[in-house]
Amino acid sequence: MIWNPTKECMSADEKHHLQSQRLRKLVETVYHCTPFYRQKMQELGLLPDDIKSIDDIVKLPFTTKQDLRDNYPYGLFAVPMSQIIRLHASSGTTGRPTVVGYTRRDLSIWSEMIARCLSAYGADQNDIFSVAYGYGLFTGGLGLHYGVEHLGGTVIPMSSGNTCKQIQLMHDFGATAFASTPSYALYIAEAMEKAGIPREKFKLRIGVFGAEPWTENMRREIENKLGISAYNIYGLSEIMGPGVSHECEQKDGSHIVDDHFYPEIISPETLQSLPYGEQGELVFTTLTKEGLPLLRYRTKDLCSLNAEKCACGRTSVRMSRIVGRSDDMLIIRGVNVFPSQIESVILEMKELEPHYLLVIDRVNNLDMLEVQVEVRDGFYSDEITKMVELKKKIAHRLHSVLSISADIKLVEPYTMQRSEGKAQRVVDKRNLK
Ligand code: DLL
Repeated sequence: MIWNPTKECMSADEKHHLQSQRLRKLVETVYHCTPFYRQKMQELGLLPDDIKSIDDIVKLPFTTKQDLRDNYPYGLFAVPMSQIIRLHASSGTTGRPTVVGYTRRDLSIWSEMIARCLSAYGADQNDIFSVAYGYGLFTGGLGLHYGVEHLGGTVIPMSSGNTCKQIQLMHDFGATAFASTPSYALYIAEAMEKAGIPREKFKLRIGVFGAEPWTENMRREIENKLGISAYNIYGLSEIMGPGVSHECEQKDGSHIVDDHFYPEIISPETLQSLPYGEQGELVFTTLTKEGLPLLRYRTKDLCSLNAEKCACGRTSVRMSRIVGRSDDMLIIRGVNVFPSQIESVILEMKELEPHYLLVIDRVNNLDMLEVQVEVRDGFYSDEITKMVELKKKIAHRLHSVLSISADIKLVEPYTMQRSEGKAQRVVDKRNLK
């Protein structure tokens, strides 16, 4: 079902008009209410009146995570604190957290975004959702929570962790859907198997997976193991949280909620806008946000956009999967490597479990990549020759994809640390700074 056809199926002209109107209002607001943006616009010699339509967006300054950190905690908020009714924060890998503030209207838009997303997956008020994203400063838990309520579904506020209980309650409460990171979904699948409750005893049919990159192979793996339909949900705290984009039943790219968030793709090197279809860094402008409105926020996420109408009837611009981040791209012996490329190789091989860790080190000035990966039960053997052969096979396959060699460390089934939230897949021991 299409939750809000007026907004999700707008014609190109209607959308252009709405986005232009919203952008003009946004620029007016930030110019007057956020000293940071007024200064940035003044530096560029820009006045709010210079922005006449959405096409003028390229004139506006970019915003980065560093700008949010520099203005920690509330420097970029555009309304007084009396209007902020919720805070979230994202820790990131380094430095101060970035703090996000929401007004009542922001939260109401957010809930509607998630309701749009869940109905695009085919969910409705009869569905019972177990929300296994963390509740707290992370936007995953509470974001999904209020979205399920807005849809009219039933929410089980599980949060992450306590996997045995998760499984038990999903079973006992007849959960038909669950939301978690894709890596936690795999862990849950495995724990279900171990608990000896057959898949058929669960009523699960829909999975809401995001917060970390995943691949088509991983989707297949999750769907097969859990007997559900697994959908992608994307978002980031700075822009709102989960639900900035979501798949529909076509599973052909994720629909961006572009009446609220205007997407652009830029080259991370030149910062120039790139045309639809080309891969680059995703940038969002929040067209309606009140608490923390952002102009051209650089997500660092790499993907491409597609403006063609989807077979589902929605006209919103779709984004491809995130293929990596412009800042977590690994450069190993001069070669650009995205962890997702390695994940794809691992997931293609029937002998391996999708649990892995990439360890990068520098030995005698040479970068070394070690891929630690768990062997599937039934394929693990005490016979050294068998394991050596398997290592060779993986190394060969990785080399053909990445053009660099990797040391493979095979670990026994069920021994790699499982993740309950965002999986940590990379340990970079090189001191490159
Ligand atoms: O991860 C919000 C979220 C919660 C999205 C639950 C989906 C589900 P942050 O903690 O601020 O917010 O992290 C945002 O996570 O810039 C991407 O790099 C990555 N990310 C989020 N969703 C996806 C996805 C939440 N579906 C950062 N695919 C983003 C790939 C994703 N990467």
